[in-house]
Amino acid sequence: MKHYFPNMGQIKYAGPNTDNQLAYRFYDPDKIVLGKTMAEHLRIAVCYWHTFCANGADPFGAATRNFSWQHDTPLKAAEQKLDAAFEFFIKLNVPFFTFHDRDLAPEGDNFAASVDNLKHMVDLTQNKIETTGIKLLWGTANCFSHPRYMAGAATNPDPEIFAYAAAQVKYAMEATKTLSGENYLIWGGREGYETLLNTNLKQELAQLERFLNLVVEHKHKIGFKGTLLLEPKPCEPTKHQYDFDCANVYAFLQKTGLEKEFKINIEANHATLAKHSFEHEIVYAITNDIFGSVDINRGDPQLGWDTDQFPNSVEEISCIIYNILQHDGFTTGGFNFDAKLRRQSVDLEDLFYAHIGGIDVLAKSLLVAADMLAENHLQDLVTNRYKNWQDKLGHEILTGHHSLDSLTDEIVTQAIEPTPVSGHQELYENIVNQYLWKDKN
Ligand code: XUL
Ligand code: CO
Repeated sequence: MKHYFPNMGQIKYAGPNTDNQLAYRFYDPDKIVLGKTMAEHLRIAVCYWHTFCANGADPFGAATRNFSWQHDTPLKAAEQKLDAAFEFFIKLNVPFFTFHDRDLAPEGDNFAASVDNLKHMVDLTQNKIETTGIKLLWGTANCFSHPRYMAGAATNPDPEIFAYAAAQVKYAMEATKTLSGENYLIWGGREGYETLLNTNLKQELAQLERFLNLVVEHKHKIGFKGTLLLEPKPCEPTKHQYDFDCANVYAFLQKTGLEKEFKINIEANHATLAKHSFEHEIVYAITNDIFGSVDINRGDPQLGWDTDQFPNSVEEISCIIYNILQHDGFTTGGFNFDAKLRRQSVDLEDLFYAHIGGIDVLAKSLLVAADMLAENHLQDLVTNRYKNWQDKLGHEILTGHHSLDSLTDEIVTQAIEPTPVSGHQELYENIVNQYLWKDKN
């Protein structure tokens, strides 16, 4: 079989002091951390779209990358891309991948031809999965690139487009099931609006509700055991995306009675585009029991669009993993690199540098977070901060034993005049830094 990365060997763990830029400094997949291997904790996935389909084109210029699997006629190119992808997964030593239907198999001349292409590529992919042991973290349908979806898929003013998207999602879900995907994902693509002047918001939200119900019904009908995931994003491509952030998605799920059917796939830079921190979205989802999976990447502090860069902040990701570990880690989710090379990164090696760097950020952050958790220093401070809620007054308030009148009586009869207590934010920040600076990791 042809090799697509002939000059690349197996990427291995070489320790923090290695000079080798094509080795892991921290990602040691079998290393045990808090009772599980690093690979089991992180559940790393490479995404198909940015890594094997993107060619560096941007709105101002043509493709800058010309990878050898991107040349042939569409179906042949898809077959070569599959070989290239699995060679890459193996060399990088990652356990999972993710795809859109149209990344794996090209759109045909009509719907039936697209279905045939997908079936053909799913057969080949199934074979790859069986022979390599690399697994599918999630599959999804691309219901946003084709011009038919320019005004949305589920939320399109035309019911024929809704039906077309429904049929496309049916096959993508079935492909995900055939490939033993651990989750099926829906990102809202163009579900949103450009201007309210031409938009019936109420009608579109009713359509979205119907669409999500159809997905849930089909999941149960075909016996797909994975998790359904929704991925929030506040804007881009539409001016206002309906699945804005975790809180918005959770509200919609509760309103429609679907909150037990979906979990959330949180993407780092979608959180920051929504003017949240990535950590806020993670903790919000965990707190409300809707945390599912993560698209790991980063944005750019000066650019208000989705740059999808590889993560590079151990400080940020340590706190993310600290929160995920406190919640006992992922179940069916994982860290999916929804991240792409910069336009000027045109070498095959750049795909490796990018992923190695990102994976090492996750691994180093896992070590820091495990240390934070094992010593419980931060958690003890937080517990102490809320400790009075364990006392009589706090307990009575939370168990519904008080009214505004009875609390007023408490204040007056006990002559309560609370004194402000320091939040010690700088102390907490110092403690996080002390974990980051420890050299035992
Ligand atoms: C778009 C995005 C998508 C989804 C999958 O911003 O994140 O790649 O993750 O459709
Ligand atoms: Co994403």
